[in-house]
Amino acid sequence: MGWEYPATFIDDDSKWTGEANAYDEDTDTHAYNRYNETQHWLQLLFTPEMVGLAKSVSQIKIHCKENMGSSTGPELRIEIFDDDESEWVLVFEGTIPDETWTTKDIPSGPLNITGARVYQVSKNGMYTQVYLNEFMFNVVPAFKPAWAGRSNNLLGVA
Ligand SMILES: [Ca+2]
Ligand SMILES: [Ca+2]
Repeated sequence: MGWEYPATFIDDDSKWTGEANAYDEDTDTHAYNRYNETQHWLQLLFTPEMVGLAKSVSQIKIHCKENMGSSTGPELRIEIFDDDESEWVLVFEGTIPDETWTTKDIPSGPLNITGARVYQVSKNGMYTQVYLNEFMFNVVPAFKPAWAGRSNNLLGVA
């Protein structure tokens, strides 16, 4: 429980380098995408399997920097994989301030997820890349509805 790191990564398009630097507990090391090769996902996962071993997560936090681009910070899209619905869900798209731990809530509240994916949004030809220094998940107790475990028989339903 509490802030946890991803355990593994997937770089389907081979556009990222140094991926494990995004979860090595050191903000001075980074994963990075190729210059101007935007909109290629880096998946940061609890497990390489896309089913099972999900964790209930309420927030993510990220520490990153834009290299050779704007002075404000990289423009990123961040999604999480909802293990119950088997679909990617948007957490945030926009500018993350340079070199600053930035926390984003899961918009719907906590979800059972297997991980997240991040890409740099296109910046209209600007010569740029993102340094993804660190990425973490806020793991919270799994939600259990109050009626969980009651059988229909106890309610008189045949
Ligand atoms: Ca790679
Ligand atoms: Ca790092």
